[in-house]
Amino acid sequence: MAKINQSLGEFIIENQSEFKYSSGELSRLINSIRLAAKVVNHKVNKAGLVDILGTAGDTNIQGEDQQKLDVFANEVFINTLTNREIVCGIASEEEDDFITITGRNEKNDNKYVVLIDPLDGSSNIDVNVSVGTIFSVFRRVTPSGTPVTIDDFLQPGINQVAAGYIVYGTSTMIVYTTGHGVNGFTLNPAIGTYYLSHPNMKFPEDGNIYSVNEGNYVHFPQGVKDYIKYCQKEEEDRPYTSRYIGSLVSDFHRNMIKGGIYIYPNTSKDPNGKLRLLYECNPMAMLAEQAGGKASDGFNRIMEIQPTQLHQRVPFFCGSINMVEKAEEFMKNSK
Ligand code: AHM
Ligand code: MG
Repeated sequence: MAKINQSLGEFIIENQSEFKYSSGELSRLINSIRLAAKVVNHKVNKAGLVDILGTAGDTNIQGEDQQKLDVFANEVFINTLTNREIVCGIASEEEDDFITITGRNEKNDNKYVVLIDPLDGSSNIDVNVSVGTIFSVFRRVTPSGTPVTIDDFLQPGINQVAAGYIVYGTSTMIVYTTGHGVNGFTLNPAIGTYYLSHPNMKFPEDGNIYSVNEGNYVHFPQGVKDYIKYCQKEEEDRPYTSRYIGSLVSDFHRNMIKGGIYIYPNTSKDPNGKLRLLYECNPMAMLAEQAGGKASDGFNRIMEIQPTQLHQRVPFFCGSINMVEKAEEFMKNSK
């Protein structure tokens, strides 16, 4: 039972028995993500102060190599999960291929693989706008004790056992689900503890926010153009407003609280859209559904798509259920 003022650590322990396979491994995994998120948060918060901005490969005034924050975040999450021997494999948006973790005993007896976008929306960092981390957790499908294979990662989203994000915003939050609703925890930076601040988060069934990069309008499929025009129709006094941060985690987070739809469709330039199925869309889809919302590629449920590639892209329509269904209606009718 969610209690306000409960710390994330207490919450994880108290809810461990809810997990289907409650050996404590998944709890330790969430705990590691919590820890890594604190380290990344510390660095992200200092981004304007220290000489860290810039491109990987540049040298700062002290002559040290500059490290881009997304490269830093990637290392922190991978090192934290690897050193604690909690998972048997990791796939990251920042890595070409998946990483096999054998552990000190050279065995692979951990059950979970993690797929992660360590710092999504990182082009926003240089302008002090919120960014996020997105993660997705699956049980491996290959036998325990053997090295992971691509099959452990190419699972449809419905197999996810946990998913979540961290938003490094005006405050830092972890929002996650293990299939029993969505809970949000806010970091108290003074003492380094996350507290349950948003228990049992729910997408309003309807909303008035649409989030889409309208700069790409001319390249959008007709269905998306029609949906946007529907939202903008003056004579019918539609209540819609447009909000687009360009940082998926932040746009999703706002829409979940206020009610809205996020769309990154296929375009004539990018026929599969821009967002990645495994690190971005699947985890957000699980969160959306657990919060009573919906996620599709315009026609099909995101979580039922069988992935064929690690870095696969997919069109993404996600948010309040009635808004996503309306957008799908326009997609269907324009076919
Ligand atoms: P990234 O993984 O390179 O950061 O790209 C993902 C981001 C999302 O956070 C955001 O919603 C989208 O790209 C914005 O794209 P665009 O600038 O094309 O609107
Ligand atoms: Mg990304």
